[in-house]
Amino acid sequence: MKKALITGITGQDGSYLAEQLLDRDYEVHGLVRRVTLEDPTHRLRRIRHIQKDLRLHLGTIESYARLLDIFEDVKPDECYHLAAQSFLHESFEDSHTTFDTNITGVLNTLTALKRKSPDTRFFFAGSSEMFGKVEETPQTEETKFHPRSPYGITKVTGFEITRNFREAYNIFACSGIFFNHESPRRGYEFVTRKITSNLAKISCTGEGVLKLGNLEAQRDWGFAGDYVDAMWKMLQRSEPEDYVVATGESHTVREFVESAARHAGMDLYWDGEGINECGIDRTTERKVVEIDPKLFRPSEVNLLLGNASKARRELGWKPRVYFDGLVSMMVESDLRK
Ligand code: NDP
Ligand code: GDR
Repeated sequence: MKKALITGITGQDGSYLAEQLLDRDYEVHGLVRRVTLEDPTHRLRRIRHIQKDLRLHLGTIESYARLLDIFEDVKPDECYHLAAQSFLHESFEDSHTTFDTNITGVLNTLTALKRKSPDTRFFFAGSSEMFGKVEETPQTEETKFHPRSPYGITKVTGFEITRNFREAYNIFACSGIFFNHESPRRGYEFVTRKITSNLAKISCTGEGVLKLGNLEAQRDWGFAGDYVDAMWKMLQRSEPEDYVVATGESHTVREFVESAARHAGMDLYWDGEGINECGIDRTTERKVVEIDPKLFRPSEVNLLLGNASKARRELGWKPRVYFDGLVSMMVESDLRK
C-alpha cells in the first residue's frame, strides 16, 4: 500500500486530494495544526467524513524539527505540499506572516524530506499569481513570472526552491502552476464562495447586500476536484516536471455574479457607475450587490488565462467541470445550506 503525506489536508484541495487517494487505496497521512483539535467541528469540517481513515499528525510547516520527525516516522512515497497562507488580500495586510509560512514552510518540508526520506516524491502547489502582470496570454510553463502581491512572490520563491532541490539533490520534486479552482468547500473569503454564499442567503431570506471590489478582474476558474487529480498524475510520471493546470476559459467577476444570481433565481441588472454601481434584482427591485472601495487590492492581477496543453498531452489531464457547471454546483450547495 502506498503512503502519502498531505500538508494542508484541512483545506479545500487537501480534502479532495485525501478522498481521491483513499479511493486509490493509499494510506493517507495529514499534517494538522494544534488549534485544529481545539475546534474540530469547524476546522476539520472538510475531512470529517473521512477522518477515521486518515492518520493525522500535529505540527506546523514552520517547525522543521517536527517535520523531521514526521518524515522519519512515515517515510511517505509521496508528499503533497499544499499548506500555505493562501488568501492574497491577507498577504498585503500581513506580508511577514505570509513570507514565513509560504517560503520557510517549503524549505522546511523539502529539507526534512531530503534528510529523512529522500525517495519521497514531492508536489508543490504553485499558482497563476506567479504570472501576475502577465507578459503574454494565455500563460504557459514558458511565460515569465511577474508577481504582483506578497503571496505571488512567495509562490515564485517556493517554485524556485522546488526546482533547486530537483536539480541540486536529485529529489523527485515538481510544481503545479495552478489557476484558480473552486468548489462548495472553498473558503468564504474568496470571491466565488463569497458571491455564492451571500446570494444564496439573500435569495432565501430577502435580506443582506453582497459587497465586492473589482468586478472587471478576469480569472480562469476550474473545479478543485479536477485539479487535485492533476497533482496525483504529476507524481506518477517517470520524470519530475512542472505543469500549468487551467481550464483555458476566463470570465470576469461580474460574469460570475450574474451567473450566480441567475442560479439563485434573481434577475440582476446593473445601475450607476464606478464605486456607485450596484446590482439590483428586477423581481424585487432590491439592491443586492454594491461596491466597497476597501475591497480593491493595492496592485491587481487583471487577467489570468491558462494554457494547459502540456498537462493534456503528457498527463492525459483535462477538466470535467467548466464555468457554468462550477457556478451552478456552488450556488446549489449554498442554497441547500
Ligand atoms: P486553503 O486556504 O483552503 O487551505 C490551506 C491549508 O494550509 C489549510 O489546511 C491550512 O490549515 C494549512 N495551513 C496554513 N498555514 C499553515 C501552517 N503554518 N502550518 C500547517 N498548515 C497550514 O487553500 P487551498 O486548498 O485552496 O489551496 C491549497 C494550496 O494550493 C495552497 O498552497 C494555495 O496557495 C495553492 N493554490 C490554490 C489555488 C486555488 O485556487 N485554490 C490556486 C493555486 C494555488 P488550517 O485549516 O489549520 O488553517
Ligand atoms: P485570487 O482569488 O486572489 O485570484 O487567489 P480571490 O477569489 O480572492 O480573488 C479573485 C478576484 O476577485 C476580485 N474581487 C474580490 N476578491 C475577494 N476575495 N473578495 C471580494 O470582495 C472581491 N471583489 C473582487 C479580486 O480583486 C481578484 O481579482 C486565489 C487563491 O486561491 C490563491 O491561493 C491562488 O493561488 C489563486 O487563486 C490562483
